[in-house]
Amino acid sequence: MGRLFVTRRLPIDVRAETAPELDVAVFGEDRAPTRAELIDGARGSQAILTLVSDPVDGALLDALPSVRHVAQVAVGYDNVDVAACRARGVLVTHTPDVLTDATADLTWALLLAVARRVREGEALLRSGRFGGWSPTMLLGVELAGRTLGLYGFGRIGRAVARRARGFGMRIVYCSRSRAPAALEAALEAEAVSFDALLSRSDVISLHAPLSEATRGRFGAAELAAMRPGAILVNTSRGPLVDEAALAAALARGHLFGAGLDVFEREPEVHPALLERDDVVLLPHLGSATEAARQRMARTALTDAVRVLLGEAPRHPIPELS
Ligand code: 8YV
Repeated sequence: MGRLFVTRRLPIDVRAETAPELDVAVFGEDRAPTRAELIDGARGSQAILTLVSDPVDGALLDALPSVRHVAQVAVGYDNVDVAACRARGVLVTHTPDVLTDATADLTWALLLAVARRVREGEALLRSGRFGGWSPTMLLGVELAGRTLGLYGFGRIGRAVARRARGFGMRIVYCSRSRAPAALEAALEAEAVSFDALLSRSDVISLHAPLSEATRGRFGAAELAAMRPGAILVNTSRGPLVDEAALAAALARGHLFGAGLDVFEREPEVHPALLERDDVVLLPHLGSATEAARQRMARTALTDAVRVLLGEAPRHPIPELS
């Protein structure tokens, strides 16, 4: 039937979930394979199940001419050179939808943690320095009546907006394309320009893919144009934000705080951010629930098997569908 190479241990038993005729190989260590290890492991495979930590480019595909399908176990696929895949007739699929709620939940975990200084409160208590409650201790920001600005209004941005309604926030969004009027009305979400997003939002949350258009979109000038005392949350891709500029904006007291799940040079974090109490940092946990990660693995695996059987995949990336 064919051979499939999986670049990382996944939270499902890939071999048990596929037909015995399919030869499945899984990279044995719980870290990203090096390029040499990937080439070695995937040699002779028709499909590879990849993660965001696996760069897939023309050189890799040329070294693995048997590979006809890159099944990305993530919704984002900025690690994959789509043009190189297209040029070689290699199919790319991804795992949308199944992680939307998990990622939207984590966005809110970060937003609330920053707004209510959860990390600082926890650290104070654990340090043994908590001498008792005080009316002026660790005062945070109230969200009701404030404006949440969403940069990107796809599946995850919309799921974050749905939750925002429960918190009584006003919603504005800036996106490549306008959402259907019925959805805007249902969420009471207003489409605004990028400048208006910056100047009107009390919280800005990022939900756009990484592309040449979005890389560095939140640099020094854009951060300075945000409202004084605003909060920035990023659960999309790190390179959308200039971390040095963010640390500088926080240091001069322009922003209230930031919540980051993704980093410009992941897994590295800018040292100036690591030192700050007003920043909550998480190690790329957006989709990290057992159920979401299992669905992601199954979605990618199902498409890999379908393609090996000569069927159309269910989740080709938009550029190739
Ligand atoms: C993944 C993500 O957990 O789906 C994405 O784009 O960033 C996360 O959900 C991570 O990319 C692992 O591949």
